[in-house]
Amino acid sequence: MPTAHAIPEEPGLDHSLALLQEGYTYISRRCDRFNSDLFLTRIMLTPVVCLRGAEAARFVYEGERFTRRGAMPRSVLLLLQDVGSVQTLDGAAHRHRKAMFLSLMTPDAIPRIGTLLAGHWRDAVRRWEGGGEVVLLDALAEILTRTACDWAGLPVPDADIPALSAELAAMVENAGSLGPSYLVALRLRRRAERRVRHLVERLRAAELEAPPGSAALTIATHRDTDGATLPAGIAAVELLNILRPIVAVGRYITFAALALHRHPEWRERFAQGDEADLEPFVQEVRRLYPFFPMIGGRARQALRWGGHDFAPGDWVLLDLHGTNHDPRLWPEPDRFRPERFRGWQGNPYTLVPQGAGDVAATHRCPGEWITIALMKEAVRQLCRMRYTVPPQDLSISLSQMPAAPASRFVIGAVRPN
Ligand code: HEM
Ligand code: MYR
Repeated sequence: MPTAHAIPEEPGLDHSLALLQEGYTYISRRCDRFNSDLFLTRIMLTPVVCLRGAEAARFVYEGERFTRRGAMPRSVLLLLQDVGSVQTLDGAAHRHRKAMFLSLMTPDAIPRIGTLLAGHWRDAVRRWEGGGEVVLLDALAEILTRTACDWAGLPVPDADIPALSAELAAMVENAGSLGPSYLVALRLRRRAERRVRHLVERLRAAELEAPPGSAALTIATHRDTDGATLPAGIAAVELLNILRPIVAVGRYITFAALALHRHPEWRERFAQGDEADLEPFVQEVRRLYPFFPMIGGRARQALRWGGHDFAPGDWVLLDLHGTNHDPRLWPEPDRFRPERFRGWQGNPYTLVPQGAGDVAATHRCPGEWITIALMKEAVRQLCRMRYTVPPQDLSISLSQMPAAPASRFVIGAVRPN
């Protein structure tokens, strides 16, 4: 084995502020400057190796080399995932819990979420007709909450939907925040956990019913590696791990609406029923627009990669956004070009907006199929309905995590078609 050489190192005591200010571009900017796919810096006063690119993604995801434990700021963990969830498990315990999530993603269930979205979308459009302007990103939270509860078979009383929708949206919106708005979101998360735990308890007591095969019933009756059902609080956390990210897909749908606005030739084609490039369009939205910036890991063993020696416990941050924008993988990475996905065979390490590698064996997101199904249906609905896009600030700041168009995409004069 060749001896390890020193990798580029950002001088200084701490760069947390730079990470917060530069957001999605923090890692790739430095990789470009150092001409290296990895460099050492200090975030939250802790040394961390930042990495980007397909080979780095392979290194971080293959072989169970890294744990997610202690790898993301605690604030992000508590708001998005919470203690005891699938994200915090490793090894056999993780694979068993992960299999539970993947068992929900059947060939029937994936398109069904699109059908459910279409129904709630049409109901919303009827309400919007003749009304004023609609802020799409915000309006999608309730549409997607209804879709999520139906798909999961979770019997949430209709009257509770607006509150649950606000709770789920706040978790995503504030995942990158600190300060008062974060604390408000954490309180909303606790309320959602109580709400869903109560439903789990009533399902288990047979006071409520959920359809066989549904996420609600699967999670409520799931047996862990020790043969016991999950504590009701953990079952609630795992149900929220399905509801919250379905609401998060509203951001991708908003970016898809922006892409249709900026590139109207695609709207024309989809509106005429030519869906040959619908999947490439949606993949390009997931690649281009900023969402989950980077993923953290802690080495579970001594490792060497890129000429660097990692000791057990060493912290890494893999740049997902930067890998999606790596010009070696994606020529003209900042251009919206769905054509690049025509005939794409898939590659687990180049398109990584929701993580990389093998979904069953790693922490890669199990929700990509339903994300894509939701986005395709949303694009269909957006191309079918009529609306105006009044003057507004559609710029996307890359220092805001998670990002969104500044105006959150306002539409007006909505008509069904
Ligand atoms: C994990 C992104 C939608 C459920 C993840 C990870 C990312 C991600 C980056 C972490 C990967 C890692 O730790 O290596 C997203 C984005 C979404 C989305 C950007 C689109 C809005 C969904 C959906 C579901 C879902 C619709 C519904 C089932 C999960 C779960 C995990 C996860 C349960 C944890 C997996 C594990 O630890 O093994 N997601 N996701 N996500 N996602 Fe998603
Ligand atoms: C989900 O709900 O699990 C899916 C999407 C959530 C994306 C939230 C983006 C988080 C931004 C902050 C991360 C900071 C990492 C150091």
